[in-house]
Amino acid sequence: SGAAAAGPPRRDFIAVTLGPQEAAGAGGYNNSKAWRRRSCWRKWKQLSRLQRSVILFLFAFLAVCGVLSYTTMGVSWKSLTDTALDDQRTEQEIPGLKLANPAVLPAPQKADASHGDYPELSQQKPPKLPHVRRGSSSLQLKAPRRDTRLKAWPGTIRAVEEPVQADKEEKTEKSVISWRGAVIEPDQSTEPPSSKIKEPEKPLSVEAEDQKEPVPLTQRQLAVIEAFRHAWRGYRDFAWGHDELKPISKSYSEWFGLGLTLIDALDTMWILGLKEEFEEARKWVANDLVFDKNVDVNLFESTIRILGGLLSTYHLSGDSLFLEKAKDIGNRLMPAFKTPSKIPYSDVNIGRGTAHPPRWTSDSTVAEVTSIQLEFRELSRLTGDDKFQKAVDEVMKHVHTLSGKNDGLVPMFINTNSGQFTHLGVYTLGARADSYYEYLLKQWIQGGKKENELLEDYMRAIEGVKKHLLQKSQPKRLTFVGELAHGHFSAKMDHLVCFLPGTLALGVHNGLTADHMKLAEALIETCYQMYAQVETGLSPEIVHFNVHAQKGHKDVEIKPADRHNLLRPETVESLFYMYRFTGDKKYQDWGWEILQNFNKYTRVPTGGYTSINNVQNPSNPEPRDKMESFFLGETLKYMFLLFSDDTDLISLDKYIFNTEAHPLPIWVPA
Ligand code: DMJ
Repeated sequence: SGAAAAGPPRRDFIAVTLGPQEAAGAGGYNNSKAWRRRSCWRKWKQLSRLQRSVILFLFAFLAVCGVLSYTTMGVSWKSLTDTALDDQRTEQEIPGLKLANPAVLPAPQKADASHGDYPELSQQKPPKLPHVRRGSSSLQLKAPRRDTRLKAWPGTIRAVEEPVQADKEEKTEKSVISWRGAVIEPDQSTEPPSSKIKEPEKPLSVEAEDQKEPVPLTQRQLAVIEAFRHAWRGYRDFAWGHDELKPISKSYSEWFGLGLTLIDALDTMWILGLKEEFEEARKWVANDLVFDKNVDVNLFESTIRILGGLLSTYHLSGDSLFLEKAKDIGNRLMPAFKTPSKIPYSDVNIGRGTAHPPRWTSDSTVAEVTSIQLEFRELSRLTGDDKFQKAVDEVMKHVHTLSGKNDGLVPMFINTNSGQFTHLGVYTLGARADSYYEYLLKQWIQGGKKENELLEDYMRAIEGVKKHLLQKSQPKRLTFVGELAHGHFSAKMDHLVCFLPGTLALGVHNGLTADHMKLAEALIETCYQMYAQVETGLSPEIVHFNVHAQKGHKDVEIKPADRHNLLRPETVESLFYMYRFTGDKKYQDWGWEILQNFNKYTRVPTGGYTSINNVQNPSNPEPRDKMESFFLGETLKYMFLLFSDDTDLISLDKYIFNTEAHPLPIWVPA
């Protein structure tokens, strides 16, 4: 400081700004305040006018920056901290989040030990909730203007008490930042790719023309966030970068060796607003996700989970990393289509570029070859390279013309050499056929409701379902979808079929006959009963319905081989659609019951959730030690959306969910 007093101006500057050090050097803390004031004032006077002006300007500048950064960042960080705190205290403080641990799972940790069942949330006085800022309510897909990376965070939770700050931020963002970070050019609608290869589309974007008032997160959404974090904690601790968590043995399993759970969960984290988790996962994708591997992957599974997950994350975040990865895996999957019939093989070696059917057959599964279209079509639209769309459209066109259908219902297998259906005569809406029906409708919606053959096939199939597969159970007269095998009806229904009520409701929302809604309402009641009539309140993989009244028998019967639960999403998925379209709160209540039962019987205290072997034994549900990637990709995502009252949160007029719950843009949104 002494040097500062006598030295050149630059040193003076340093001395003034670091005043406390200077004071300490000149007598330390014993100096009186008055002395320090005089000393400072003397030095100030010794400065030239220019120096004083510069200093004053700097102070003013710093003050302005401070105010600005408080208004833009402060609230976000406050809310993030709130969220983190929420996470820590959730289990103790948030009503309805006390968790029970079944005896079969490993001994609960102390924190969980006191947990009881969930009290009914509706009876609780709701605490003050944070709000999530929601962006555009009119997402439109446009030719993008520029690539942006994570400019805005979706789940930025902010307090409602700060409308002025929110306003300011909205204004700033409007011109540059769109919904959840992507940037778009107004007034250009998204079209399917032309038949020629063209220049790649720039990053797609989603827009924020109209910023809305924040919509509060509900207690139940917070419970989903808590559940997700618990699941993620297990994955992060014991299975990071691997396909699936084995939560009981605190290890992992590999299927493709491609971090399946991590990729499947990316857009869920984005939607739930889990910034830190997302950023960490993004780093893994950037640094560790490598597709150049000598590994056989299933075309369908890797398309719906990996390609679908990357594409939707790209759309939500605007981060081109995900598009690059999507292109990479998309290209590596293309050899599957090199078959005599153009019906793709089930398996592809993504490192070697070779494809083959399963070892025991040259058949592929019908659902598998007809449920990859949303993703490949979108990849073409984004890259401008129509080879992806051509390959999958060809499959649909071919299947459209095939004989062997029964009033629109398709068999379960198709031969990759002949292109013909095989194993004729068996019809189901369950495994191996399910998402064929789902993708007929969804492709039609994705493409702007122009591809009439898709709609025809869908409508015909639903008529086929009504004619051949619907019956009512006893005693409750639940409408269910059975199976037909060579003319014989079987009252067997897979849990997988529970995608159907949601799909039917989506069709009605898009202008199809109101009859379908009646059927959807009846079927979702049945799917709910598949949970409610079971001892744990969780559905088995397959049920058989009683079609004849028998004393003491419920509607639902379960065979020993079918009583497992894999944490599947289909019922929750349909509950989400039903709630979105009807606003009937009973659907939320049913979903809430299901979440509570997942927490009660499948939650592993040390992190993660496990599939179970026996839904009929509450005292020993027999954990299977596996958390399927779709629990994070689908089940919890649909739960979160079901419990939201914000219809613009992944608007169903702008997005179509692929069969793994990854939202992709509708090309010509409503
Ligand atoms: C998911 O991979 C998809 O939902 C698929 O359509 C069916 N199977 C699982 C979930 O149950």
